[in-house]
Amino acid sequence: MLTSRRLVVVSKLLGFIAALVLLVHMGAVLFSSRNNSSSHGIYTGWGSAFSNFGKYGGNAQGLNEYSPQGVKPVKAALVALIRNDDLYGMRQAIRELEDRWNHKYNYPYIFLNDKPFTSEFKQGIRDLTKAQVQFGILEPGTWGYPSWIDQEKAKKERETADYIKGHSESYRFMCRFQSGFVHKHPLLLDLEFYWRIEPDVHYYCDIDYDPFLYMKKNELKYGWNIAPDEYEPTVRTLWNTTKDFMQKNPQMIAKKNLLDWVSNPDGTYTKCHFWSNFEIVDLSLYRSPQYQAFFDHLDKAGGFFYERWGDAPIHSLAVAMFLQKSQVHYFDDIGYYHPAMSHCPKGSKTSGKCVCDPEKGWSNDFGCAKRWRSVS
Ligand SMILES: Nc1nc2c(ncn2[C@@H]2O[C@H](COP(=O)(O)OP(=O)(O)OP(=O)(O)O)[C@@H](O)[C@H]2O)c(=O)[nH]1
Ligand SMILES: [Mg+2]
Repeated sequence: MLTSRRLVVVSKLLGFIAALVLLVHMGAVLFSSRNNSSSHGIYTGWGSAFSNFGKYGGNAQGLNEYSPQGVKPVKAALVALIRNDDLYGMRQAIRELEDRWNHKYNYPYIFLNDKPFTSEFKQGIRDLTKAQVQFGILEPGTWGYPSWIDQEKAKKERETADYIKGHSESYRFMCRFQSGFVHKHPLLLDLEFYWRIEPDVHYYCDIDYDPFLYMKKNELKYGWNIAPDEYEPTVRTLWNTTKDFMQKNPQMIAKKNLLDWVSNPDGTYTKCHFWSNFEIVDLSLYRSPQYQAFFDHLDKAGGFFYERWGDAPIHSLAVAMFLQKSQVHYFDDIGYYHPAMSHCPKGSKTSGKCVCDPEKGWSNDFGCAKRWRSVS
């Protein structure tokens, strides 16, 4: 039998252990919410419901809707790198995306920022959706200059550049982040696919199926919507640097590839690229060793800073080198506008689903989209 003195000692010990457990737990919670970011991916611990869903998104019961907190067939999210100041433009884009599509599918949103999100930003977004929303801050070393960059040379380029966003340092940090780091952010680690979203864009048409599921079922790796050609002064040496990469790593290039889309018959650069402000991507593409090697090669060359290489031509060159045409999908049916260009599906004028004029905006009858149709 325990004496009362022993009982006191045992109960004190238990109390001490309980307090210790509580402290450790609180520490973990605090650590995970550090920098207003949750360290857990949305899908951590979820099984995949993929096989229960039909080709166009309906589930086994024929339902075409997923509940906000429920299992989704694809581990996917809508992702934006965004500034607090872009709240209004982002709200407008999300309102449309929700009304056109996501109010039924309830895919989660992930927002990333180089600065902590304000509570106004977070509330302003959460007010628009019943889907899960996560906010994260960028990991150290993923925003800014790598050690080997000559910052004086970079400054000179900014001071003399006469192309759009040429003077901007943060724009270059943004392009480098979107090219090499977004897919490595802890909040994205359990995602299979992402759909990139941006402020100030419009979604013109109802989307009556699940594009993530469509891509997964059809083994598609990259989905695009607008494909212009890049402004040459921003990518002066990008093609030569890419050719150098291919020469050094021939084994990484797909046998059936899409290089004819980015390379003219005389070997010069077509500058064709998918406009990455809209892209739906199987993230295994960006996580692959060949993509990493390509990014490292470009990053070492310094063109993010000595020129103004964008993530759009870089993603597109990767698609051209590493994928074949059957893995790339043109989302012709998604009406979309980003300042300066738009895509309006044919037949929209008379369709009840869209609110755009196919005669206006970007046309897929010419240029890089036409070229796309001719490559095999
Ligand atoms: N957190 C953060 N996000 C940024 C920064 N610069 C750009 N972004 C975001 O990165 C995305 C792309 O930037 P944009 O300025 O839209 O670039 P763009 O689409 O080439 O140019 P626009 O024609 O002006 O739209 C947007 O979602 C921006 O909000 C920055 O300095 N910090
Ligand atoms: Mg933009």
